[in-house]
Amino acid sequence: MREPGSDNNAPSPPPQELLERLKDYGQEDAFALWDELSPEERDLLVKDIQSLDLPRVDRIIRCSFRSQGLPAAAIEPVPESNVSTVEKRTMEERERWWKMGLKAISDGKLGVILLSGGQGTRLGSSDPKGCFNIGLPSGKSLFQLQAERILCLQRLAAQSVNEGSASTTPIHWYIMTSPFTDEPTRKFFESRKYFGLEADQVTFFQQGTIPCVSRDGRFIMETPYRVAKSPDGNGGVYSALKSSRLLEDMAMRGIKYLDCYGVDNALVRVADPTFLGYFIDTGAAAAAKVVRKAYPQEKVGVFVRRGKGGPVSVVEYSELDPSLASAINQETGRLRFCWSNVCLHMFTLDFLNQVANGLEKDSIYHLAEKNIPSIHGHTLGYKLEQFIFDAFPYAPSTALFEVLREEEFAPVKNANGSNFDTPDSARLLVLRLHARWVVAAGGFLTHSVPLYATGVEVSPLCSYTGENLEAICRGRTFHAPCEISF
Ligand code: UD2
Repeated sequence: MREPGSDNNAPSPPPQELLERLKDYGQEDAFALWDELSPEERDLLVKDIQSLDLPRVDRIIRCSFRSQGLPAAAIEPVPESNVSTVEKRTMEERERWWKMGLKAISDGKLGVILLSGGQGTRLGSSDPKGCFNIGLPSGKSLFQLQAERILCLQRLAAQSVNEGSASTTPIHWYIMTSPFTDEPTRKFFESRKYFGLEADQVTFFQQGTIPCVSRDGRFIMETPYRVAKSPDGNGGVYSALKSSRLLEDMAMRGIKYLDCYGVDNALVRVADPTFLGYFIDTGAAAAAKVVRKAYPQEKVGVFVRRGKGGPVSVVEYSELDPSLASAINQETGRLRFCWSNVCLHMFTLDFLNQVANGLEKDSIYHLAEKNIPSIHGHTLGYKLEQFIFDAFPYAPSTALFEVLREEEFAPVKNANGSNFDTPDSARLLVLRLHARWVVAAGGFLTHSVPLYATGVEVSPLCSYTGENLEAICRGRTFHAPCEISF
């Protein structure tokens, strides 16, 4: 009931207490357009500000801006002795690790975390990257390729341990989304019946978001009644696992190891048993697959040691001094910083708990300079994000496992027509690898287009790394491009 004589259009000031709190953090400009807002918009703005953990956001902004100005610690390449190289790996080790990994999978000790909260802006698609069809003969999306690799592994694990026993242990797949990718990702899986996986072996969870700020650290307003926000980086996985209580879920399922990877790699060996066996063998808390860096400007992080004998960590390509990126090791003639991060990680559940419980200490986020859509058009400002590999320095030990780029790393980053890491380049890497598998299994290829531009696709349901193809391929001729499936 309105008070007699009240005037609905009288300028009602913003909630004083909230305004005072914003002033405490120098963010009162968020209310600058209050008088122009309708009652509904004012309500939306108050709710938006109340949704922010202002002390935490302020601490992150201040710590991140302050650390930006500090001189970077001296970095050294990781010693070669830290890396399990393909060259040094024996066939006995590979077979032993493969079997150890399949046994651990069969015992339900491995979970998989998919980092899929990124926006596909560079790809020119508004869909989540995992939905992307890179143009393989099968037309399968990245999500489907990865789901089918999980299905294949479940079968291999059952066969290896119980001599073909029918009972397979489901691998639990934790898929991290962001507010930008959550709904379309869930719908994509539901509409495709989880690509043959059980719905209850897939858990979606959302990472957090954080306000975008101007160059002087103030909130950028996306609309007059909403602060611009962006996902908090793939390093947001630790706080997201904690807040969604999924670390307890993993413990309840008996999971001890987590394979954690980026969605935008068409050759990713999800839940790789060899990598898992190696990881278990080393007893390390964290591990990463590495490939030799292809060229100085390649957009990959590099593994370094910070200071003599310091912990293993990663310097992202966007933060590596160009002169260091191009530095050459005079003895080997190779790049000094040659071991690239390819977003293929393995962690113990214990380590994930350690990181998740130590988060509050770590308020330093990376500042990514971007043009942020705002009420003033595009504003040059910062997105704040944590990187998943920021946790490596907290690991008592980090094991680095070299893999071959042509077998395991086919990034899908940029729209076709760009110079590198496009759906076309990824598709060719997949087709060429699978063509090698078919020929090695005694098959023959014919092709009407030059073989450098095509090949055959082997369904992940048939083979994980080229194994078990003899029966299908020996003596047969396949006309590229085609998909070989059961
Ligand atoms: C990533 C790596 C880089 C190198 C490169 C190889 C990081 C921080 N950098 O660079 O070192 O390995 O890939 O291709 O890992 N993501 C989220 N939430 C976010 C942001 C990203 O889930 O807020 C996911 C994203 O969906 C993708 C992965 O993390 O699966 C990599 O993210 P990106 O595309 O932002 O990283 P990029 O290519 O700059």
